[in-house]
Amino acid sequence: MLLRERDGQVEVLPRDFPTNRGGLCQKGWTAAELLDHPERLTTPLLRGPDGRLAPATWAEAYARIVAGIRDTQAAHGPDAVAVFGGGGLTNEKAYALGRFARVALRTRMIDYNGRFCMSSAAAAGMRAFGIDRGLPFPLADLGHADTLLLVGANPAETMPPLARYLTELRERGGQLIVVDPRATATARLADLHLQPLPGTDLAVANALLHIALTEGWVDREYVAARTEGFDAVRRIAAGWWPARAERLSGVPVADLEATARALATARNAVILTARGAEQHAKGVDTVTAFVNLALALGLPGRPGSGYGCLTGQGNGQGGREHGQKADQLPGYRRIDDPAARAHVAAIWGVHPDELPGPGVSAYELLDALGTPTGPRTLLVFGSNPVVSAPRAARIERRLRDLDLLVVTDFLLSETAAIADVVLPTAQWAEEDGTMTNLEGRVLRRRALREPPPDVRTDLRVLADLTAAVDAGAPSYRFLSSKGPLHPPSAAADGAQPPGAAADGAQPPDAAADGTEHGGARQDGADARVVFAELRRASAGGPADYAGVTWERIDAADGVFWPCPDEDGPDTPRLFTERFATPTGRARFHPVEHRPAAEEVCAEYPLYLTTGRVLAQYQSGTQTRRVGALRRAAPEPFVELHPDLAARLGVGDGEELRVTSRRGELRAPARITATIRPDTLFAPFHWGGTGRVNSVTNDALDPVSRMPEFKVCAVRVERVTP
Ligand SMILES: Nc1nc2c(c(=O)[nH]1)N[C@H]1C(S)=C(S)[C@@H](COP(=O)(O)OP(=O)(O)OC[C@H]3O[C@@H](n4cnc5c(=O)[nH]c(N)nc54)[C@H](O)[C@@H]3O)O[C@H]1N2
Ligand SMILES: Nc1nc2c(c(=O)[nH]1)N[C@H]1C(S)=C(S)[C@@H](COP(=O)(O)OP(=O)(O)OC[C@H]3O[C@@H](n4cnc5c(=O)[nH]c(N)nc54)[C@H](O)[C@@H]3O)O[C@H]1N2
Ligand SMILES: [Mo]
Repeated sequence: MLLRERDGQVEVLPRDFPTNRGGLCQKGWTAAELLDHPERLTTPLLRGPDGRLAPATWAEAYARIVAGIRDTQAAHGPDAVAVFGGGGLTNEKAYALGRFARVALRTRMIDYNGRFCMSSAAAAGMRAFGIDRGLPFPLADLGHADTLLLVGANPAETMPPLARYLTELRERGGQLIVVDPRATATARLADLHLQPLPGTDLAVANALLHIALTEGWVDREYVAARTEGFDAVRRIAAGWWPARAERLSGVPVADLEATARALATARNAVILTARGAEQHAKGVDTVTAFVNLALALGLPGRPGSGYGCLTGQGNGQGGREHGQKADQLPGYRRIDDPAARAHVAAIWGVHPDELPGPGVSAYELLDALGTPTGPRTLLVFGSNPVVSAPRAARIERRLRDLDLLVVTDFLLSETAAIADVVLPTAQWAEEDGTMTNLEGRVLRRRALREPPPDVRTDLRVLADLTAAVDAGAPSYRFLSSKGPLHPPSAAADGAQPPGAAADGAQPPDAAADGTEHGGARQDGADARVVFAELRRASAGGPADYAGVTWERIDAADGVFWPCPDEDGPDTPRLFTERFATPTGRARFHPVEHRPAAEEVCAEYPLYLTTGRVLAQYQSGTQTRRVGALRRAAPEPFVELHPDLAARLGVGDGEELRVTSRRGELRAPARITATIRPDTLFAPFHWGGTGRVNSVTNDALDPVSRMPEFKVCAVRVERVTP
């Protein structure tokens, strides 16, 4: 998007960019409304002895935080302080947050909300392809697809600019097939809608592969040349005759056959998954089953074809690459890999042994807060877990049990409202940085205006806190991507003025081994400085940004990683020659269907699934405060089928109570024939009594640690009998 300031008002204009091609959704159009919103946080807040949050100075806020961190760590050790990040943060912030946790706090306890988002697809991509990039090709390649299978994705509401690709596909005579328990706005665009029971996609995928096998549609040449491990997968698929999948999922055999045929006979076919398939306690295996199908049909790496995952948040891709994950160092390196530790420790100016090991996943971290062995101080940047975490009533209690909760936000989210310290932060239009989109394309976000006077950026806060908790913490350094990768010398001079030639613009050899930024304290507040170090830290890793400069991003509509060399090419398309595995071959993994973590029973006879609506975003902190969006989607609701409503004697708009083993939700009924009669749906954008996450299941995927947001067992009744 483009921003323009007129008479102090910020205007949003769509930009004709290769990805969105002039398209924006309503949330984009209205986003500037929050910049000058009356509820915007404009000073730090501290919880006083009376239990209320009251305005305070930055010095007071920092003093409270630093004392809290010191006390906690002195009494309980470094891991008793935890950090929780977000996939909406820029690459620089995600990087700085991971660095702050490991270098300044020396804690292993850091994770982020992306664990609730793309982690299952990420894990499946890593094990099959050896790399995790949402789309391994530019979005525009969808323009060459003849068949597109969308599994658990509702882009018409969640990525409206992408819907144009879907209508164009139809106009070309291509086939769009949507797998969703609800007939969504996306499903209504489709030629074929498969409406499975929540949590049965894995059976559907295995049956599709079964059909491909029996019909002789498997691309044997491709399987032999480019993959390994097919035999074990074939043996499992052999047992998934379509009628068996129909019994479990409710998807008719004829529709399964039509789907397999459309994929196998297309010149180009693409399979995309999103949260509907992924947010399950078997999310990794479910995505793997669709990857297996794609590989058997020879799709990945073939131009115009492939498998991809539709990334979620603004920086859902970049936010998962640079070290805010529990098990990760920048550049998508593993924190338990000695070579990765040595590389990054050298960049950070610490000894590898000083770097903490892997921490625990988002839900496990939140669920340990305030317990005798868990963290006692938590710093949150860019998430609102009181609304968005599964089993949220329990997580809210855990957060309240902390000795110190610090939240950085620009609005008083439900999580900020229970914090001890709230720090007001800048918004997207007020700070520079980079984001990496669903295509792996690194983009720039430019500051249009300054933040309000008493508001500080997240980077500034991290730099200030680093200096305050550990005066000896190594500062950021100017580094070029060129020159040797060994650590910068400790004796570097501080002659360079702040903001000068942070990257790219330096002559190749000057300062190649690092010239320390002058005036150490605030250096980490400069996104360019942080990005320069990020490039260096990511060099040689799977997500290699070493050759990405801000100038290059500007010149070329973004840069696709991996891009190891400033003078070398970037990588719009992965896998054309080889996969990122040691052998260069993609890996099949045998996966079996298994039931949801919680099945229906006499007491909880219905399934509940959750998701999004067009006009609200995530935990709703932002979109619930925008007038046009609030009018379009004013309150939570529970979708149910007319047959079920009749059976329960429920009328449209009547207040319902939905109860699971974990808690309850109250919201008006929305009666619609677009949902399965055995399933309820509720969006997760609201807190309070309308919070669906009071009900959802915290069962975790064994590999990705993704919670089962998309299916649990519930009962429903009218609030007034
Ligand atoms: N308007 C809006 N747009 C957003 C967001 C938002 O909050 N609001 N959030 C952004 C983020 S972070 C993300 S991650 C993306 C998410 O984008 P999507 O994944 O498209 O969004 P969801 O609504 O979570 O889930 C998609 C669909 O999965 C279906 N589903 C539920 N259970 C199952 C199941 O078991 N199997 C299958 N096949 N489908 C199932 C739901 O009915 C829903 O229609 O959206 C991004 N865009
Ligand atoms: N039931 C159910 N629950 C879900 C899901 C689901 O489908 N169903 N989806 C899950 C998914 S995919 C996701 S991504 C999560 C999202 O859920 P959350 O992690 O709660 O994400 P947001 O609501 O975007 O919260 C971001 C918060 O940070 C603030 N913020 C935004 N930008 C910045 C910034 O740059 N800096 C700082 N400091 N703060 C910022 C916002 O004002 C907001 O309060 O929810 C998960 N929860
Ligand atoms: Mo997400």
